[in-house]
Amino acid sequence: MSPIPPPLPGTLPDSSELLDDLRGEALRLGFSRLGVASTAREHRDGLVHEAFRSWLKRGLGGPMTDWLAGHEALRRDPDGMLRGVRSVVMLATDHPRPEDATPAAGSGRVAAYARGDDYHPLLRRRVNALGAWLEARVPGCRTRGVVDSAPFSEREFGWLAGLGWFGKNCLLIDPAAGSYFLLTALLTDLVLPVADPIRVDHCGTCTACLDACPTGAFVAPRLLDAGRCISGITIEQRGGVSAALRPAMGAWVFGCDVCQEVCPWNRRAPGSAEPTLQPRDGGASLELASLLGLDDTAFRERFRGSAILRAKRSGLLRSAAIALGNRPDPPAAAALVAALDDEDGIVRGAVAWALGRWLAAGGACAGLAAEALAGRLPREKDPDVRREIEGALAGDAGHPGALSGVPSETP
Ligand code: B12
Ligand code: SF4
Ligand code: SF4
Repeated sequence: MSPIPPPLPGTLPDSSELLDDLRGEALRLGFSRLGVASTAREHRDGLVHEAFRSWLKRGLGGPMTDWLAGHEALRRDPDGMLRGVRSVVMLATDHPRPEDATPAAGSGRVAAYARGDDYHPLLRRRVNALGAWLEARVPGCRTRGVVDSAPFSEREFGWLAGLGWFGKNCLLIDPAAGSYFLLTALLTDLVLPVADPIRVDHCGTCTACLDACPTGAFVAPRLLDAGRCISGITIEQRGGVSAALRPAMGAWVFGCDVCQEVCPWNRRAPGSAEPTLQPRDGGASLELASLLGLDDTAFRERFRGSAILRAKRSGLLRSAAIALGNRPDPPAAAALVAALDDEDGIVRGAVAWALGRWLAAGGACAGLAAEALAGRLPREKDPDVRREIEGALAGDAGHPGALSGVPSETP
């Protein structure tokens, strides 16, 4: 292991001026706001890491559990990310607000942050440029940029850096700008003037997010069961989706904004004019039937440079089928029926369930759905898919809205 370079002088005499200049450069690069947190143990609140550990121990990490647990030590001590780190410059980037309208039948919803190009390369370029600026301004200092996917506690440091308070919906919320923003961190061995964390709980008696979550994913305020969260299911979860959760997914096919849409603090969220984050193809939703026709090459081509690639073909088509099951749309019938022969058993299983919903709902497409399911059953080799088909033919999928207490559509 190489020796840690000698520390630079503690708080530099002109550190306030340096911070002002750093802020100016960050805004010039396109970041929306910044604040600084110290990595010194006495500045951090041990309870926050404890909250993280107990969340994992209670089995609430859902599809991210292994990754988060595997990097717990790194997360506790950011020195593993940059040896000798003493300050973290936390950067907020506002993203576009979601549109208000529920998409038309046959369309799927994508979370507002993911409708344009993938934000990771954009923020990576910006944070690297900011790091290079700081290293040129203070020769000898070291920096490292962190964008989302590193084992680094972005919300904890965002809170310490004064960028918001922990809302009951788990999001960091800025009293002036709401929660539609992304976090990026610039670690440095410099000591910079730190901000004051917001210790007031501005949620007060409001519980709008907890009440609105379609899947009931909040175990308690600020405590999320990621395995029930539509965002976790549609973006991170490989394989099938529990039948009990499918109706509540509504039209969401990638991410979910419900617990932010209902938050009163987002009424004043500024949105973003960043061209690369605006919805691709000018639209905020995806036509579900066209998704079901994508093979792997076409999927990668269509979503090149988009965060949606993260779901992989299997996850996106699975979620698209579930969305069609929740909102039957006759013009999509041919695509749904054709997808019952998809090469991927996960997709076929979701399609079978969706056709079962169409069958149970009656109407124009019920006969077609029954015929397709009955025709596939003798050819189906995958036992899980066979079970889905048999359940669909037996009416187990229920019709939209049949499951009491679980809304079949998101607002
Ligand atoms: C894993 C993960 C997920 C998981 C789990 C989400 C969760 N709530 O933990 C899933 C896939 C479900 C998810 C979904 C989303 N995510 Co996410 N996710 C992450 C990731 C990679 C790690 C988060 C984590 O460690 N969670 C574990 C929990 C226990 O830790 P925590 O969120 O930091 O929560 C702390 C507080 O709860 C605190 N705490 C609890 N009680 C109290 C009480 C007090 C008084 C205090 C002080 C603190 C406190 O202690 C916890 C431990 O640090 C971060 C990026 C990163 N590297 O940090 C992005 C991140 C948190 N996600 C983000 C976003 C945008 C989302 C979505 C909105 C995306 C979408 N539209 O679909 C949803 C929102 C879902 C929700 N309501 O949380 C942003 C959040 C930005 C913001 N303004 O807060 C981040 C920071 C990514 C980024 N770079 O911008 N995500
Ligand atoms: S993102 Fe959606 S599913 Fe996840 S907690 Fe928020 S409202 Fe619930
Ligand atoms: S909806 Fe209400 S309770 Fe939820 S985060 Fe916003 S203010 Fe807090």
